[in-house]
Amino acid sequence: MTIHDSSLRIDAERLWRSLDELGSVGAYFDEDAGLHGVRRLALTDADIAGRELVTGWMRAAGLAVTTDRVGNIYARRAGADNAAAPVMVGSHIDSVATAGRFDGCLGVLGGLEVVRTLNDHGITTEHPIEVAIFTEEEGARFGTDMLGSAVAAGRIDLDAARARTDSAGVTVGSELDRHGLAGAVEVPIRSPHAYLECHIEQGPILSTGDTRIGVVQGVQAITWLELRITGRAAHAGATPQRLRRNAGLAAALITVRLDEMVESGEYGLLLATVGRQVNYPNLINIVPEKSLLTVDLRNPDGAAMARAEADLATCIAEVEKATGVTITSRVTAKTPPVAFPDSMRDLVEKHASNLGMSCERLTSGAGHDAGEIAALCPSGMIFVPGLYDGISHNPREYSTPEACADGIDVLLHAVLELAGSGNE
Ligand code: HGY
Ligand code: MN
Ligand code: MN
Repeated sequence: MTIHDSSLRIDAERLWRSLDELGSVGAYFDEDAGLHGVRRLALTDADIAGRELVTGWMRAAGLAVTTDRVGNIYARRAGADNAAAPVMVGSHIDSVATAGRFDGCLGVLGGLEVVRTLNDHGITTEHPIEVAIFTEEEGARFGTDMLGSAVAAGRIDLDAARARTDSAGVTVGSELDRHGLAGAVEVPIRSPHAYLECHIEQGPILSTGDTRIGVVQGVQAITWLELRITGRAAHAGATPQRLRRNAGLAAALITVRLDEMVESGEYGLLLATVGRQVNYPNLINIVPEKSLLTVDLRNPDGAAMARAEADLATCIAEVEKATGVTITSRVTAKTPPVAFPDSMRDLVEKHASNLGMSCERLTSGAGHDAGEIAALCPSGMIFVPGLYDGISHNPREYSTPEACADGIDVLLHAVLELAGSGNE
């Protein structure tokens, strides 16, 4: 079979087996969901076990595996012209603490499946192909998302990345060193020829429209903040309202205000989430002295995001005044909206259509490594639908074997076009 044979397909069962096996690494039984979820926080032993499993498969597929200074993995398949910049595919295998088996893993194992399929058919491409695994894409442990790909692309400095700490004060650098993951590949990395990432949509759009492939236009802006509120502890029964400096109340007022901002429609398609709130001392009969809360803002429009950030700052000052607390606010992640080039959107759409798959264009609600690598080269994404309203960052996350194979078949043919033929 040659590079241009549109009947070429991946091995869907082999892909599904790989997803299943990787999904068992860091598995835990989630009581609420009543099924197994995945917990592979970045640079934990579970994440390392997942890396070892996948790099073993990569080497078995004949790939040369290297790592960069922040532990990103690059597994290279030689091309006819090895001096040429590689076509890169990939994503991440670190997960949030309550994950499913698809987020990130589909992009990495799908890239590996593309390589395995080319091996099966003895196809050589002109450009080398690299399958990448990026470190700490989720930001769930070290507090900023797309950390590894941002270092690879030069947005985050290596030293700043290594200095980031988790909630126990453990640094990225000490974890990289503990696992021997700080590799020799310099960052920022040499620009790939192009980058493509296949990912589960993580939302309801494709499944609602029964569409098989999402042609991703770009990624929306993300701003994460950590707010530390300090009030005054007081007896819940003996302290009159006028003497209270209730940190828990301040946190609640900010949460309600954020929801009002979203509902107002004055900030475009703003989304705001207070995902984490911890009161101290967190006891029934004590007015909270402190409260820590995280704010996750998303907006496809950079100007509307800036307005939302400014109005949140105003709200924080007003809540301080109204409740007598003090509030410090720290930005922990901030990425602008990213638009993928028409060339990559059109490439994905063309190959989905050639394969007879319905497709629609959409902007990604979630952040992705492609949003970072887009700073280095033409980048694009392929979405596959998720079931159950596209639930994600939850053990219920699910896509079907057929949908996953659809996405990776599109990836296969798009990569073949980008990498060119080395067989002729
Ligand atoms: O937060 C995100 O959008 C991504 O899942 N890290
Ligand atoms: Mn992801
Ligand atoms: Mn995610």
